[in-house]
Parts: sequence; C-alpha cells; structure tokens
Amino acid sequence: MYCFQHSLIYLNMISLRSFFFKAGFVTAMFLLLVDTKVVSGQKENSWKALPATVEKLSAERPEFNYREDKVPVYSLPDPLISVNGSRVTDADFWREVRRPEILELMRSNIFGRVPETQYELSFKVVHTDKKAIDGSATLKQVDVIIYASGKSLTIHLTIFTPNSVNGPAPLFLLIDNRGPANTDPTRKVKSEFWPVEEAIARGYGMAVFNYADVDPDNFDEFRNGIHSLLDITPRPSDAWGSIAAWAWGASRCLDYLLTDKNVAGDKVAVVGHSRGGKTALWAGAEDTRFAMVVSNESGCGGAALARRRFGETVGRINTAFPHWFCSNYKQFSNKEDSLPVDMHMLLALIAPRALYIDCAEDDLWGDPRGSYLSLLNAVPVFGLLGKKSAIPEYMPPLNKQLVSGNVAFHIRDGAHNMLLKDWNFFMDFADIVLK
Ligand code: GTR
Repeated sequence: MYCFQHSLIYLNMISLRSFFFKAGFVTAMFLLLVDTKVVSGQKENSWKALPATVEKLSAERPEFNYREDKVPVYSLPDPLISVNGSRVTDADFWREVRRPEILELMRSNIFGRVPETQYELSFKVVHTDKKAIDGSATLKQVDVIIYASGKSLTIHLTIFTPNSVNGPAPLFLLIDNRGPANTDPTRKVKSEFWPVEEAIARGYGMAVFNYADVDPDNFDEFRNGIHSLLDITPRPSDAWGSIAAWAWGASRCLDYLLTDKNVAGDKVAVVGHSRGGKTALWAGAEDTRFAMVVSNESGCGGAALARRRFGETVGRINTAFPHWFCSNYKQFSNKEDSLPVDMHMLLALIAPRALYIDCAEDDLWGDPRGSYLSLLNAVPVFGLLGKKSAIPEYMPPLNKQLVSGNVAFHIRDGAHNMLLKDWNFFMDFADIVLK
C-alpha cells in the first residue's frame, strides 16, 4: 500500500516537473524546493548529463532531443491500476490479473506474440573440455536444435562452468548481439564484453549464444531464422518481431541449461547489451524461469520510458529497425502518449525477481535518466510482491552502484558498451541475490 502511494506521488511529480520546466523561472524555483524536500542530500552528487555531450549530440542529430528541459509533459500509466480501473493491492491480484494484462498489452502492441506452432527440441553436446581456462572451468558446446515445418534450426550454445564450485553454479546467459570474436570459446583473445575468466574466478558459469542463430538481424519480411519454421500462417499485426524471437531463443537455451547438472537452473541470469538488453528484458518478462535479468544500455524499446522522447524515439526505432517489433508498434511512432503501457511496466514484469539496469554516461541516445525513471516507477510492484526497494528519486553518482531489494542500477563513465566494470557490478549484485 505504501509503495502504491509512493508510485502515485512520483508519477505526479514527473508530469509536474516537465510542466514546470516549460513554465518559467518562478515555478522552477518552487519545484526545486519540492525536489530538495523529497530527496534530501541526493541531488548534489546525482548524475547529470555533461553539457558538452548534450551539445555534441544535439549538433550531430538536431532532430532528436537530448535536453532535459525539452522533455515533453507526460504521465505514465500506473502498473498497479488494472484496465478496468481496479487498484492492485495484493500479490494474488497482480499475478492473476494485472501481470497477464500487462504482458498481453506488451505482446499485442510492442514485441509481438510467439505463434502456437508445435516444434520439437533436442540437445546435442558437440564438444566438452573439462580442463578449460587453465583447468578452472568445464567448457561445453551444445547444439540446441529446433524442428518444425520439415526444417531445423540450430542455436550454438557455449557454456563454461567453474570447476571450483561443488555442485551446480549460478550462471549468466548472454544474448550476444556482437560478433563471435567476443565469445570465442578458445579465448585466445579476451573480451570484456563476455569476461568468462573473471566470472569463473568468482564462481559463476557463463553461457552465450549468438542472436543471429535464432533470427538474422535484418529486415527480410521474416522469411529467415526461426520465423521460417514457426510462422506457418500469414503474420497478424501482432506477430512476433526479431526481439521476441531472440528472447524465445534465450528460453530454448534455458531449456537445455535446466538439464545440465553443472548449472543451478533456478539461478540463471539472462544478460543483454543494447538491442540484446531489450531482448533480455522481454525474455525475463515472457519466461519467469529466469531468476535475474541484466539489461545493459537497452534504451528505446528497452528500459527507457518511451513517453520522454529523449534520444532515440519510437518513430525512429520503427523506421530504422522495422523487424524488431510487431507491426502494431508502428501505430505509436510519434504517438507515444497513446501507448497503453510504458517501459516501467516491462520492468515490473520481472518483479519480484532480480533486475539490473545500467547505462553509460555518453550514451544519451539510450536515455539513461529515462531508464532510471522507468526502474523507479517499477519498484512499487517489487514492493507489492515482497521485495521492497527504496531507490531515491535522483540518479546515483557516476560509477556508483545502487542496490535496493531485488533491483540494482549504475551509470558508468564512457561510451555505449558492456565492459568488465559493468560485469563486476552485475556479479556484485548476483553475489547478494543469486548466491
Ligand atoms: C542502435 C539502436 C539502439 C540500440 C543499438 C544497439 O542503432 O538505435 O536502439 O539497440 O543500436 O543495439 O547497438
């Protein structure tokens, strides 16, 4: 109940603040007083975009907004008020009514729906090395094979588990949206994007698949990848896009991981960067077997609130990447306020499981503040489900991790990327919530 009230107060403040930014100095001063009162001591150290970065990006792409004072007035749908107007005041109502409602709204308007086509699944361990990484890890390479429509599709899953752990280990499953060089199992060249060696040393398993195994990342009218096996009827306007397909692929990898005795199946975190970060969120929303979701710099269509129209917008993402979302999402290009959901509700679908959102300072395209506000507006749902989080209204300082209950956040210095610094924070959080 407390959290619900907190949520309402905060939602009002978002609308008010945006309004006051536009309304001039006197009202802005009033707002400053309100801000100071609400979160004493947080504001000074709180992260703010560097003016030079704002100027540079604004000059490069003047058609997009990078200025906080130009964020339009908006108000967010409340995750704890159901479609018929009833307030969600207990966990059962959330689980039985409101969560399914939000999931359906997200499917039909944003990510699309997985077809009901039957398929078969098999796993083939194609390579094992019990003395990988100088004897510290066991490497397995597994073909996850899907059969349907007389065809087959193989997801190549690479798994390292720590030999130092007696019994099953918690594990990070990365949805790799970069080249295989980052995840080379021979590890001749180390990559911070997938720091297996460091994770193994800390007692974590690391698994990875390349998203293009599931669906190539280009617009081809959905003739290739998993779509060519499962889309057997004409695609409706809420048919799954590539992000939903990649998320589905993560779940098929989890199907295998649940059979592997070296992996703690109830402690698998799904991780993704950028478009992979959007995918990790949707995988966690659709598949509650994931114990934790890590969404790194996921931006528009991921953690960032669409209604802020800061950096990348719904219109731009639909134009540049027409295959990522369902075709219904196109209706909301430049009409973000008419979306029946916003991305805080996607984060709420992860509750009460563990959720990590992070951003990078230079990546204003991905709207760090909008991602933080999204988390802030999702935490009432975590509270309702017994994982109370008390995250402040203002963002934490640069490079400082914020952990509260089952949610965590940081903003790292530097560019759009996923680095060891980020992974170390993810593992610090996992030490608390998974181990
Ligand atoms: C950008 C896109 C972002 C983000 C990024 C990435 O071009 O605008 O939404 O997904 O690509 O995945 O690297």
